[in-house]
Amino acid sequence: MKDFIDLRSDTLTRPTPTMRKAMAEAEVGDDVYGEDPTVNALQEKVANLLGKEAALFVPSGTMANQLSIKSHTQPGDEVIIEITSHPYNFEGGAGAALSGIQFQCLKGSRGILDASQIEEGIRPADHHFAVTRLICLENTHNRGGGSIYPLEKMTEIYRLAKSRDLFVHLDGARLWNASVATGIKPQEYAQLADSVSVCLSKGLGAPIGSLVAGSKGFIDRVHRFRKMFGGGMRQVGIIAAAGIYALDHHVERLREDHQNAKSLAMTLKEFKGVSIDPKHVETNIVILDVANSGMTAAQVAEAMKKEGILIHAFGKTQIRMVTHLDVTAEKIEEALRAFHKVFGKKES
Ligand code: TLP
Repeated sequence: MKDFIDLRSDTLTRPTPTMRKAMAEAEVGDDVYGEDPTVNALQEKVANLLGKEAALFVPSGTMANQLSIKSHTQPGDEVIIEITSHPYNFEGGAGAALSGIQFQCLKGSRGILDASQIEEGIRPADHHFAVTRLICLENTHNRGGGSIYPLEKMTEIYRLAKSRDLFVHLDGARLWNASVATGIKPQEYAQLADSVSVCLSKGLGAPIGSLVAGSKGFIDRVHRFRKMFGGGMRQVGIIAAAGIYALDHHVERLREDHQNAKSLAMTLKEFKGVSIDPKHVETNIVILDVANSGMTAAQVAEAMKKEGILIHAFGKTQIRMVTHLDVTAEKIEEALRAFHKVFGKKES
């Protein structure tokens, strides 16, 4: 395959040579028996990082979110969620299919909800209505353009949830990015949720792996459902080692991805037909609109592909780019030269 500069997602990173070495040397055991020392070490490490009693290793972010929803709810319950969120849009309808829940979707501002909106959405205790049981938040918010949930907003939402006897689940697939960008520790965010899912295979560069963290009792339930869903894995220390390596070596460097995303946005705003506000680029995701360029997002993606750059078109006019471990500042410059060819500069 041609050597593209791949900005479609931060899931596209490949394990580095030193990460592969850590994987090759990992001590392993059968994790279904709870006997894989590397998995146990990873689970303990993530539970500590998130200030939770326990954590469980699972294959994907989708499984982490869906096991959490399943473990918090009963069929027929309602889950309040932002309308552009990942669990609602990009997990194959799993909430309905696997947990029998219904979502109540609220429109956020770049994915971020206010406690007052959520409060209005909570169903009265009346047998006509579904039982509101869970609130799902996403930090950073993918479709919101990598937006960071302000800690104050999460605090208000968590207070509201506790006053109304509701659970909060945080999709923290990119919580590491939020933490590096703000200096707020992952556990400060995590204490404002009953359960948290985090991913190792996005900006952190591991080939696979997510974790769910929460109370011991909650993780026991997640464990049971992981078995039911066929997510019990065996000598999986070999991939848990990549996760430990990623947490030890690839968190601080997320700063570079954020810087690269910002440079992309700053230059892109100068190009003809591109709408983007660099202020909205808070972490490693850049979303732009090409409605005024005379091209559709798919046409722009095609033109960029010819220049050796892969980007993700969503919807008719929006494009998403995600910076990551395999994209250096030089490659960003190269991508910008290609964009220049495709769009040309705005006349000043
Ligand atoms: N997101 C992927 C795609 O599914 C869209 C991407 O390229 O960004 N939560 C969030 C916030 C995510 O962005 C993702 C993956 C997941 C959960 C699911 O993770 P996986 O892909 O491991 O199931």
